Amino acid sequence: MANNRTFTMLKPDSVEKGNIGPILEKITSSGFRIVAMKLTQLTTADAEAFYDIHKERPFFGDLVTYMTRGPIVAAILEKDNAVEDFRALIGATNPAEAADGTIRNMFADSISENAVHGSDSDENAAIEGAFHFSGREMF
Ligand code: IDP
Ligand code: MG
Repeated sequence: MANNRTFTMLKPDSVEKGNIGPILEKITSSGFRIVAMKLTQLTTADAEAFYDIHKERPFFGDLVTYMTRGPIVAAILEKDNAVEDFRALIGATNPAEAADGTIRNMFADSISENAVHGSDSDENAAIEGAFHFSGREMF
């Protein structure tokens, strides 16, 4: 995956609250092209693997429970400078600190249930995209 791509998940709280449409509108109107997308649900093993870097953190168990409790929307997005620009669009991890107009400011409830995921590097964008999609599902 080239460095003009990033990976996102609309997390279970976004799906539960009916926010798939509004969040996707915000993403596409901000200049991101949808390269791959699906409604899916993480297994416990999926979530533990995806968030392995956080396994020693005190919130890890709650994070896995949250991320597996219902469907998510997984997507690969394309734009110049995708990883950095998408992190700017979603805002800080804690929505109380996320700038006005960012997705987490608009749609997230708390630091734990924060509406969306965005890859933090080109390397992780490629790994995370490949975790969810085969080459035939990327356009
Ligand atoms: P990020 O999603 O902004 O990259 P990370 O630090 O990578 O943030 O954390 C991954 C996810 O773990 C967050 O999006 C959030 O759902 C959860 N999380 C992070 N920090 C906390 C915390 O202090 N308490 C509870 N949950 C947290
Ligand atoms: Mg992160």
